[in-house]
Amino acid sequence: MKTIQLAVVAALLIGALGVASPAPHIATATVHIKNFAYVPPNLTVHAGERVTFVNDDDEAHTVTATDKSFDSAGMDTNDKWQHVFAKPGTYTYFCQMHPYMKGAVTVL
Ligand SMILES: [Cu+2]
Repeated sequence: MKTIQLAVVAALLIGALGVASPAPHIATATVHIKNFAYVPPNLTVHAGERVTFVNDDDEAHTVTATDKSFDSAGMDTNDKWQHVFAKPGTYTYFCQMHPYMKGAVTVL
């Protein structure tokens, strides 16, 4: 019985927190790494948006800026790495382990 009461209280608390926290303002975009390629290879986001990179391959990959301004380091299978693109511009990146893998994020 106590367990049920605790569960109800916990659910109510979680519900209250959900209502209290402001709706996430940051739009999110996802780039999958699949078959040795970034999908989509070209992505356009707005400044301040967070991009999630997910490695769907069995092979490790990185998301490394051409100018080295960001670097995911090695991502294993199913690893996720996020980066917030704060300033407008075009950011090209590649995989350090497979340099022929290339992608770009255009930030508006
Ligand atoms: Cu790679």
